Amino acid sequence: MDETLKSLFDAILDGDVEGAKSNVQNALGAQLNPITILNEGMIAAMREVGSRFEAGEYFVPEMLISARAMQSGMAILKPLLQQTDIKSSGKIVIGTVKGDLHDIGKNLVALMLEGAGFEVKDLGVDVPVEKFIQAVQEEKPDIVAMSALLTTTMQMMKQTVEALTAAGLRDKVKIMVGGAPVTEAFASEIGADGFSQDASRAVSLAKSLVAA
Ligand code: B1M
Repeated sequence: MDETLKSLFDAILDGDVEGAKSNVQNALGAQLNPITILNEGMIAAMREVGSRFEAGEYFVPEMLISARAMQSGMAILKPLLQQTDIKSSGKIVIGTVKGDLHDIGKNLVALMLEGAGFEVKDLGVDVPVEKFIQAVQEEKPDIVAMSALLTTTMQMMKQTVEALTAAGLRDKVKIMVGGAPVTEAFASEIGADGFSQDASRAVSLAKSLVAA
């Protein structure tokens, strides 16, 4: 791995906010592509944080400070990741489902969608079914996008699809889902219109859903 990316990876593992920021700047100064910095330096580090958590080497506080370091680096990359496409592709309401507080992946998906010209209304984390319904009624989006990082909270996606159907709104919006435990098979089982594995594929999925 490139030396600067390795330092960035280590800074995120250590939860070192200043180190994460300065290493993102150094990587940009070394002309590294923002997507490479994100994927190889930052997302790779969060994956390692998860492995250490599973191995009992890291605990929730470590995950939290690593997440903070990751977010501080992402703030620097944000404008660069958003300069990628032309304007206006459609409107999307996005949120992390009820019971789930993980927002790094959802934020990344939201910012790539904005970069691709979508108008994005971010409902935040721990979003109850009723809030998704209300947002569809008020915002009239083309797409509802749900993120979940826990196997337990994935079920809220199913409940949200069912509630949209019960409210007579299902045929008015497309639904896309994603997050580490979510699969294509799960997405079709719950009646979502699409699944994507990562933020860049979320953009192509959203474009195809709007065009359909
Ligand atoms: Co949590 N956590 N966590 N955690 N955490 C995981 C998810 C876990 C896999 C760690 C592990 O055991 N290896 C595990 C889940 C196990 C499971 O259910 N299978 C876990 C656990 C158990 C927990 C707690 C229960 C721990 C506890 O309290 N005992 C607790 C739950 C809290 C809650 O939500 N109610 C918890 C808490 C936390 C923190 C708050 C400390 C923190 C989150 C901080 C934050 O988000 N602001 C945290 C973190 C940081 C993680 C890990 C380490 C990293 C997640 C992350 O940000 N990844 C994570 C381990 C892992 O994922 N390997 C873990 C980087 C991010 C860019 O990737 O979010 O996957 P990701 O997003 C990707 C794709 O998934 C996709 O695109 C993104 C970019 O490519 N994507 C979409 C995401 N959403 C999408 C939506 C789309 C399309 C694509 O369309 C709509």
